[in-house]
Amino acid sequence: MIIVKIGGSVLSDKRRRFHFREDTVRGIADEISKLYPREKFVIVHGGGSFGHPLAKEFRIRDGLIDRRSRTGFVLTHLAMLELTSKVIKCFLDKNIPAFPISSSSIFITKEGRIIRASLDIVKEALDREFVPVLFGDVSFDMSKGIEIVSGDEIILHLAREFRPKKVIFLMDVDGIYDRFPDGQLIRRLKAREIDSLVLEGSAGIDVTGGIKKKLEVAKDLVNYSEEVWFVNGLVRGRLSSAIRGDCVGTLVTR
Ligand code: IP8
Repeated sequence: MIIVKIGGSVLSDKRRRFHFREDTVRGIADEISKLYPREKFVIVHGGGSFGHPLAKEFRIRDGLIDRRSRTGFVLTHLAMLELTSKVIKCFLDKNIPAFPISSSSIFITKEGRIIRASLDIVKEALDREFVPVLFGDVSFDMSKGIEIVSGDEIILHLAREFRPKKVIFLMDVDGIYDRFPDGQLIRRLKAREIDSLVLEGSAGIDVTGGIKKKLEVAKDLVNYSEEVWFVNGLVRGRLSSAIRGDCVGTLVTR
């Protein structure tokens, strides 16, 4: 099995609300169609300019704080359903039976971390050669009432359960850089090197929130998957070459 995360910045231009990169997602679906059904895939996608602006507007990450919270929770979920149906249609056009599974219906979180999960539906879908599509979503949360469950948190949970041979993060840059934007791309990285990179701060890796969090997840992911790739999802062919193992990108291993 291969788990592919389609990052929000690949799906959409985050500066343009409800923007969707249809050609890019069709391209990704096309690359996957060359391997499906020989290879099993689980797709997880981020919120892009659908989920994030609403989550921010209604302060979902602060929990159930006022009367508008519940409305915001539903609206954020609806925006994610809209995004996921766009993704699914791109996959169906390439003859891949992608099946959307709402993360908010199968995961319960505490402070945004998954503490309970029912993966039966994901397993049954896989057994029948569907390609499950999960997504960063709202969640019912045991400490805040409501929260956001991110695509990266979902990936970690799925990897623990399914032990995929690869996890591939599609992003809008070529991989992890030692400095961004004018540094060198790090082609190979051991999980144990991540802490020192992050600690070096501006002298080493440029730790934007997003990348820092992804590297934290990668550190854990290598315990459940032999290869964790960070590759550019906006460049056609990179996903296929990460699957082959000869990609321009960053490979994190144990
Ligand atoms: O983009 C966030 O998922 P992510 C999902 O994977 C929402 O962090 C609803 C903002």
